[in-house]
Amino acid sequence: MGAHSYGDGHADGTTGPDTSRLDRLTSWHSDWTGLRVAVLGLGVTGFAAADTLAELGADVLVVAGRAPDDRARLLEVLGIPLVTADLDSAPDELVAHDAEVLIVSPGFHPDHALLLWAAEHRIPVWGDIELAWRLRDKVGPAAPWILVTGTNGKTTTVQLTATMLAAAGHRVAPCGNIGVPVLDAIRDPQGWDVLVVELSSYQLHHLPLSGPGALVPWSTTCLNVADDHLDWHGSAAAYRDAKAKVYANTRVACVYNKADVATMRMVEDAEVSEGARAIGFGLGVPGPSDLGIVEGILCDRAFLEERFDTAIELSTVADLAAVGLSAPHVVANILAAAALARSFDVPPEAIRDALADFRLDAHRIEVVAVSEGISWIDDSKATNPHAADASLAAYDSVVWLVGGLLKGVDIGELVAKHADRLRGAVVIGVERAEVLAAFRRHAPTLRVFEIDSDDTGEVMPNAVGLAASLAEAGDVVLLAPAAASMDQFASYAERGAQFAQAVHDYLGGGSHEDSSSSPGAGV
Ligand code: UMA
Repeated sequence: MGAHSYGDGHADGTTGPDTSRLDRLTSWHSDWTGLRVAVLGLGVTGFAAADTLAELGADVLVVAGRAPDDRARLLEVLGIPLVTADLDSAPDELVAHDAEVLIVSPGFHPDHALLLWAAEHRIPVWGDIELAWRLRDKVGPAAPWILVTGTNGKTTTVQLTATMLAAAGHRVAPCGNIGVPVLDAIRDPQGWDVLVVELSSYQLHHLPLSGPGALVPWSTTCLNVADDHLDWHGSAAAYRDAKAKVYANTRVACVYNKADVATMRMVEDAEVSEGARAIGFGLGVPGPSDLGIVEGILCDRAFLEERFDTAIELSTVADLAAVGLSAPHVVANILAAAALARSFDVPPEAIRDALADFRLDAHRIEVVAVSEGISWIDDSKATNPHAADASLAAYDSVVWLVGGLLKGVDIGELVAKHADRLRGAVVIGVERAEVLAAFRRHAPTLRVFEIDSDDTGEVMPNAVGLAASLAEAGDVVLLAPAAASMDQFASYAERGAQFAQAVHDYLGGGSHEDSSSSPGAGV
């Protein structure tokens, strides 16, 4: 972990002929008038960027492959021109706009034709996060940013951190990949004491590490890293490199996962601000500068003077179990969130209060029904093997609903690791061949059903019926697909909702919810 001073050098290697004006655009109160900007995409990010820049008086053009009608109409009202085209090459309007900078939505692949075109013409490209950072002083003094990334647990950790900060009386905005563009948060008229920003690897990819657009965050964490989004990044190394950027320039605490050595290496390799500390979290006994667990007590041995011979109690595993928060991966998220909150001086009592009222979102190890000794669990949010791994590990005997869009990730290792705890499996999704091959290779005697219906409305009713035929009393039927949902469903939420509906339809009136069937393993 090297310390450095920041504020010199250019944002990235892709500067155009004259970036001196861009270098001066580091405040809401800078002069943005007349700046020629092209915004790529018209999802929530593209709209927030275009709206913001128009408010600042910039000359904005929005370019998108698809544009939802409601946002397209709003742009018209705001007087912002929109070009929709199949973006195989730069549309004429974009070329004519002669943009000084492009703002790219996170969903655009790094090799997208328009990004290659921008590089060729040496037009600087900013993500929405860099733009928001430059504009963060709109309302009052700029609030510090706490950054959260990782393959899994990001959203839960952001919510936990924000709840802890709020319990200490801070005005806090959870934002970013969680669904609220950071540009919307920084424009909120009430202003904030602190932002907790979830960053996806896509958003991190576009962040500069130094220069006027580089973030200088308060505290940061990469919760874990496992293969995901390989189709977007091109390789596991590129994905990891993007994640590692979260720690750059951290001022107070770089929080890493003691069980995931890759996150520790990222901290070691990061250029951080003078005085920043490395803080570990883990389910074992904490060393000085760590948060961990001693005999069922969650302890802070990092944010106290006498950390070599004492610790602060934050909660107990028993208390967490009482509110359904004791699955090991959830406890790890809690420790990471507590580290971030403690780095902002949140007192231990506020952390205890926050945890007492905290509930996990829908579709995260959510108990849908319990009937005849069989628990039906919706973990549709498990959209990659790493998340499904944590979920499977929490149960002893599982009928597993698995499959969807694999995003270029191999599922074989996951099947091999959990073959012993599987009663059977039901394979959904369009990329079934890979999943079925993994079962043939690693669990050849397991009973596996395939849902090959083309009618997506039939997928969950069929899957639930077949899962019921496999399950026995004491089993868990677990929807933890290890894959994205968009091949057959609008989102992971819709996939989970259809599962729940199918379970209720199948069981009729005979089911009831029973929170005691939440993952019993605990830590
Ligand atoms: N578009 C194209 N061509 C492309 C890609 C996008 O034309 O090749 C255009 C279309 O007009 C489309 C728009 O871009 O309407 C969508 O942009 P986007 O895909 O970047 O999505 P946004 O609506 O701007 O939402 C993004 C994040 N989406 C993605 O990263 C894919 C949201 O994360 C995030 O909440 C939001 O910004 C605010 O920060 C979602 C997500 O799925 C939840 N994230 C991935 C994940 O968590 O795994 C990374």
